[in-house]
Amino acid sequence: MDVVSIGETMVALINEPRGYIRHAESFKPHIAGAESNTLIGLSRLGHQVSWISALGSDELGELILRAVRAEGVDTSQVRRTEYRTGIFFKEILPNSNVSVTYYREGSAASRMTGADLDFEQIRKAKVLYLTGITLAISDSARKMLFEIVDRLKDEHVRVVFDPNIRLKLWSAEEARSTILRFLPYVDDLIIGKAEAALLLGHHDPVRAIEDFKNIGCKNVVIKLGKEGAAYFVNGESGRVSNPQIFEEIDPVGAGDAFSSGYVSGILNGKPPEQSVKEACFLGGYITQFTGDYEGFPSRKQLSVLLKTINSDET
Ligand code: KDG
Repeated sequence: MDVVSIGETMVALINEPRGYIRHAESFKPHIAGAESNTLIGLSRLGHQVSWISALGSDELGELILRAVRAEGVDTSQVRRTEYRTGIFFKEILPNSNVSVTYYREGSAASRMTGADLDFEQIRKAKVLYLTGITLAISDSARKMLFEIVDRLKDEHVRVVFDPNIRLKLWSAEEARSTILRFLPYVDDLIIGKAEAALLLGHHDPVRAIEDFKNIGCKNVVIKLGKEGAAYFVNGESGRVSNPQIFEEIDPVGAGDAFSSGYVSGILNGKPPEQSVKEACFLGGYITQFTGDYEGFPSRKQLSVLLKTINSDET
């Protein structure tokens, strides 16, 4: 397996017409979860990926499982339990202003524990992709992630981590102290500039890279939004600008697309600059589509899209 990831996926209900939910005429179900979004992105790019999670034995669990499986993601490690599948409402307002309301407390995934996992499957993967959402959803899920990364210390699995700080799930202080304790186990940190500032207390990306290296992360990528990204990967540091700026329809999922582009690049042995550039491109590209992952391109579509950009640059 190229990539294994552990996390919660929910049914996301998006209102029609767009705007305040109070004027909704209908809700369209989508599926959303940072980890499964990233795995779907990687699967479309041709990688072998597996998702570890728990879903309710309910129809919403069925809906999610069918959608994730249809994307070529291995779901043999997804458990169905007596607890509910989480849901949330996503309200998309003008200027990319998105508001989410979660109904996920006590969900099947938030009750996951280390005892539910097959560690042998995880240690066979090239990459383990994790996000801070799993650290935030419950004490048992948090404990599970710490246990896993601790057991992986002497294994050859590359731990890639996106803090994905969701302040509706925990306080800034709780996020800060937990994530800072988690970072020494991380090989590749992919982090947004505002999240880096929340953790470190300053806004300087170059200093942030040094700080995260001192904490123990081997590779660091700081996402700078429309300004691209700064990185230190495999001993090389640099900065890339966004290859193209897109008109945003739904910004949620951009970070997951970025992660899938970056992880795909490292799996394919691409030079760091190219991996980060493609990650930036994907992060922007998918915001043109409604839904977290629906706009992810296949490997072939991505090559065509990147050719257009490269020829524009020359
Ligand atoms: O990255 C997008 C996800 O954050 C979102 O769609 C759903 O996983 C999710 C969460 O917990 O907010």
